[in-house]
Amino acid sequence: MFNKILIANRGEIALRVIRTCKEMGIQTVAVYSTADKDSLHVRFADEAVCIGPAPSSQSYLNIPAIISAAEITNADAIHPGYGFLAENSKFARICKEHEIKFIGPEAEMIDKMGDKATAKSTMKAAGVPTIPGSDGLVDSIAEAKKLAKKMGYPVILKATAGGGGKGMREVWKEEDMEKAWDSAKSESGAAFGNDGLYLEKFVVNPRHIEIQIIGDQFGTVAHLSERDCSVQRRHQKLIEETPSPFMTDELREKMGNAAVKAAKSINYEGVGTIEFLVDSDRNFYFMEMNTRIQVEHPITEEVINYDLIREQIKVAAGIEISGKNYFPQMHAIECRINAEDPYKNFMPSPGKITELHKPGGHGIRVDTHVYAGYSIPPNYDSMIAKLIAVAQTREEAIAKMRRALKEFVIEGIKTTVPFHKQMMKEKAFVDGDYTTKFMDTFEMK
Ligand code: MV4
Repeated sequence: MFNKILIANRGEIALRVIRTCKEMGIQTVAVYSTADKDSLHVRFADEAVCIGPAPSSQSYLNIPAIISAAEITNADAIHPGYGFLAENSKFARICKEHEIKFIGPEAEMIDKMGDKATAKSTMKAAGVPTIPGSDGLVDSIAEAKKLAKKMGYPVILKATAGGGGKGMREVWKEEDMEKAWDSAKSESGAAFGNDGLYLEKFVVNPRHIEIQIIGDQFGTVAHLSERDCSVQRRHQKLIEETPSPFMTDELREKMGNAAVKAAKSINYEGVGTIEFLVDSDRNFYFMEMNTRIQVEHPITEEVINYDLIREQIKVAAGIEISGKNYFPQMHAIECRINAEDPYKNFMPSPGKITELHKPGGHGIRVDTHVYAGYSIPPNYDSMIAKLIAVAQTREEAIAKMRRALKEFVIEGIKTTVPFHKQMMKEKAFVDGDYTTKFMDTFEMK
């Protein structure tokens, strides 16, 4: 097992990793920017190293500074958390060159899944259902039109370097292809330095359901069932739950097996998530694979009684897993509490938290790094807490979440608490009858 892990991240996930390390008897090193000097991850770690000024480009993305911090403190592994360097293959490669274990898959795996067209053809070859479309990249507008005509409109153009919606365009009729092609190409070229596009049949009104998997260094893979992440706004998830209200035992079996097959076929090591689009007829299609621990991992932990960070660290250290799949025994919902004003288009609202009362009690988990008197820096993402409710049934989990949201007091800044209060009463949510289109028409009362 590792002796000392450096956590190359900040906020709640840094704290989350430190907590598990402590339970495992592993020493911890925090790294921090000057804006985060008063953060809890700095206080809770055994050691802390300042790696640069507030902008992430000079701190949490500063590879030489992070590697130096690991060398100075003699850390034998780095946990990247999510975001920042978590899916940076160059960073994974540099860790390896310095004989520091990157807690995640090999650099080649990150590259393979990071290029969406490559990821898709890899999955298709492994027998995982994919959305009908181009075989790899499309070379010209003429080719795109020809393929779209054959498949039938609507279609969607996607950036191979994309993810999270960037460089993506729906095309509903041939006349619109040229404009969509040009704008998707220039947007992805500017954002990723790679303007390769591929084309798919557009799935109308889909659900976003993902399967959590874990693989060890010996080729054993297990799935840990699904999370429904369909409540998103501009590709930012707001609420996640498990089990999905749209799921059936039969579909879970099929999607779980497909996810295991996918991960096995690439010899995947570590925790990962296979994202699927699910249409109204419960056809499911591979969308993307995330090669990191995700924000919403706690809901899975709560319904299967499993510490995902602990298991992630164990497989990184070369310990084998049983290969047993896990199925939800409870219902869990996560509300992302962001420092944003839901009445003003979710505008960021950084600043000082003057008063804080976190909810508690049976079935409530709050993953957060904030405290009364803490100032939220404007430099990073706006998530300040994850509120997780766990109960025997979905109805009880919603009731618990409503109760906990009412207990949550956060003063000095605007938060998404009022948004979640409304959502927990919203008919479509309460009925479990929502898709990725839900937030398009949502309005605060
Ligand atoms: C799609 C789609 C419909 N049809 N692909 C959005 C982000 C990227 N991961 C893929 N995305 C989509 N791909 C086809 N062929 C609709 C979306 C999509 C979406 C997917 C999941 C969650 C929220 C979404 C919001 C808008 C569009």
